[in-house]
Amino acid sequence: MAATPKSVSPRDRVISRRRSSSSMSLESRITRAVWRAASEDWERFAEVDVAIVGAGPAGLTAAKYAAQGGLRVLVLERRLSFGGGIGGGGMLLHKVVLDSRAEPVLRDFGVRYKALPDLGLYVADAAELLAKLAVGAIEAGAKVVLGVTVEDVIVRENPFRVAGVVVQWSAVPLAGLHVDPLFVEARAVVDATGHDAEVLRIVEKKNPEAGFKVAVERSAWAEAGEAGVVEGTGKVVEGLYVAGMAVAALHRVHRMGPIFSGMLLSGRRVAELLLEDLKRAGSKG
Ligand code: 48F
Repeated sequence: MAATPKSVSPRDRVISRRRSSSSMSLESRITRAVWRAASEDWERFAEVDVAIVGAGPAGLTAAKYAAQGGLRVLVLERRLSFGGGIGGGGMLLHKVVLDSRAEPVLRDFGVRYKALPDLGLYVADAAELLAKLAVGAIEAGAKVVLGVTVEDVIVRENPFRVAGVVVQWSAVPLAGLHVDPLFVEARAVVDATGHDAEVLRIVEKKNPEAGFKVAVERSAWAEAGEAGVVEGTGKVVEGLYVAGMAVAALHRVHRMGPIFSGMLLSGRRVAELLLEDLKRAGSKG
């Protein structure tokens, strides 16, 4: 006679689940955990409000304010570390320079700094600035993914607009492998890639109909550079924005060395513009 199946109590179900996980090796569980959590994230990354390219000072600052304003923000960083040019301080000395214009941003991120009244400047530890910018962005709800290179953009025509980014593990180009990339659809892409303005250059080269030209930044003039980067921050074409040193390449602004107020203010400015433009049309929430 066939046995009648017994009904399983919730407690027994918990015990049997526990048994099944304890019957798996730690190695197998590690792999499952990483794979499951990463693929859940990547499924969400398929469509975001804002894709910020570069986790330097401009990108991280933009990420915090945009996420805080309710946008779904993804920061893609080629390296396995945060901070872009911050970590190198001034010629490898571990300090970066700021001024009073950056004070509200430093306060928002909880970055400690020291005033040097005789010089009219502030200094902060490079490590503290980069760590707190990253924490601020992440705690505001932005997702930061390291080790990913943006190698192209998604476009739409008539009228021309940028509709997202094309991404690849940074290890793939480094290894010289031919591997097809994946896509992140975004309502706005921010080029925060620093001096090289990589995203702008890709768009310019592959899509002349975008109608803009990227030049090179000008030689050092700190005061003019600091102001020019903030002034030039903004929308380049529909769906594409620029912040930080990438602005200098686009608008031929002077370089400024290890003073970072302009980078932080440029990041905050681009977030304000994104919030105005995208919130008007409604966030994808
Ligand atoms: O270079 P970076 O710090 O740019 P930023 O935010 O700030 C510039 C200052 O650091 C400094 C300066 C001002 O005092 O002159 O240079 O404008 O950060 C740019 C980040 O973008 C990453 C790169 O690894 C760096 O961390 N990046 C660049 N190209 C790509 C990229 C790409 N194609 N895909 C992903 N990440």
